[in-house]
Amino acid sequence: MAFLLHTAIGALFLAGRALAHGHVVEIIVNGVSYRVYDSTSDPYNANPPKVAGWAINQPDNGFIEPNAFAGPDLACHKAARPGAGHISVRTGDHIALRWDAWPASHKGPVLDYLAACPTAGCEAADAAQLRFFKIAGAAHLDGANPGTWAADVLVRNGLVWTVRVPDVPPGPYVLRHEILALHAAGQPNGAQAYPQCVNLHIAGGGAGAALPVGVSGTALYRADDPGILFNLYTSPIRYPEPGPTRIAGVPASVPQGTTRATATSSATLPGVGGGGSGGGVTTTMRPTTTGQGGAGGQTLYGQCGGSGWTGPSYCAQGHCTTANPFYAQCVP
Ligand SMILES: [Cu+2]
Repeated sequence: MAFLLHTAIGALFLAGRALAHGHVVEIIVNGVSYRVYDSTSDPYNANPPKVAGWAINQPDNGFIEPNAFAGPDLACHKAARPGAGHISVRTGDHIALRWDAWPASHKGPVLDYLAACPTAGCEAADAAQLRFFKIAGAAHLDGANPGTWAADVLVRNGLVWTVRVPDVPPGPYVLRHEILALHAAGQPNGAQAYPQCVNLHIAGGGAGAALPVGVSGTALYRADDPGILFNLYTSPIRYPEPGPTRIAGVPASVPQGTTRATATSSATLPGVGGGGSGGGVTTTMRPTTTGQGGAGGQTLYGQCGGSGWTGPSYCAQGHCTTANPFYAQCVP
C-alpha cells in the first residue's frame, strides 16, 4: 500500500513537471553568452535587465495553439513587445540558443526565421509588421512512431540549438526561433508552437544579397496544415514541414552540438556607446565566473542575475529564479 501510494504521488509529480515546457534563456555567439528575456521570472522583476529577447506573456511556459495561429501571437509569442536592445552578429556566425527545459515527449521540428526591421531598429518594431523568412528548418530525422525529431537533438545537446546567420543585407533583424511540439498534433488544435524572438544586428558579407521575401506571423501556419495536424504515432513517417520554404542556399540545419560560453555580455542598447543603431556597436566582454566544474553556467545556489550582475546568467544546475531586482539565484 505504501509503495502504491508512493508510486501514485510520483506519477502526479512527474505529470506536474511535464507541464513545464520551456523558453530560451541564453544566446551564445562566438563564445559570448547573452541573457535574453526570462518569461518565467522577469514578469515578477520590477526592474528586469534590458535584453535583446522580446518580452512575452509566457509565465507558465505556455504555447500558441493552432486555433490562434491566425492571430497576433504566432509571430513572437503572447503579447510580445520588442527587446530593449540587440545582439551584434555577422553573416556566417553561429548562434546557439539554449532553452531552460524541454520535455522529451514533445517531439517536433525546430524552425528558425529572420524578419528585417525598420532602419530605426528592432527595438521599435511591431510584431504585426514583421515579415518572416525561413533560414533553417529541421523536423523528422529518423525512425517512426514517433521516431527521432529535431527537438530530440536539441535535448540531447544540452537544450541547445545552433543556427547560422545567412547571407542577407546588413541591418537589424528579428530572429524567430521556434519548437513545434507535435505529441498531441494528431488531434485538431493539438500542436503547440513555442516561438521566441530576439533582436539581432547583422553585419558582414551580405551587402549584395537581396532581402528574401517573408510572410507575416499570421500567415506562417494554418491549423489544418498537413504539418500541423499530424499524427506522429504512425509508420512510416512522411512529414511535410510547415511554413514557407527555406531561402535559397541554406541547409535544413547546421551540424548540431553542445556549446559553452567563455564570456558574458549584455545587449547593445540603441543610442548607447556607439552613436546610433546603424553601427559603432561596442561589446564588453568579461570572463565568465563559474563554480567548480563549471560547465558554462552557474552552480547550484550561485548568483545568476540581478542589477549590475555581469556573471553567468545560465545555471549549470537548476534554473535561474529572480529573488528581487538585485539578486537572482540558481535553484533546483
Ligand atoms: Cu506539454
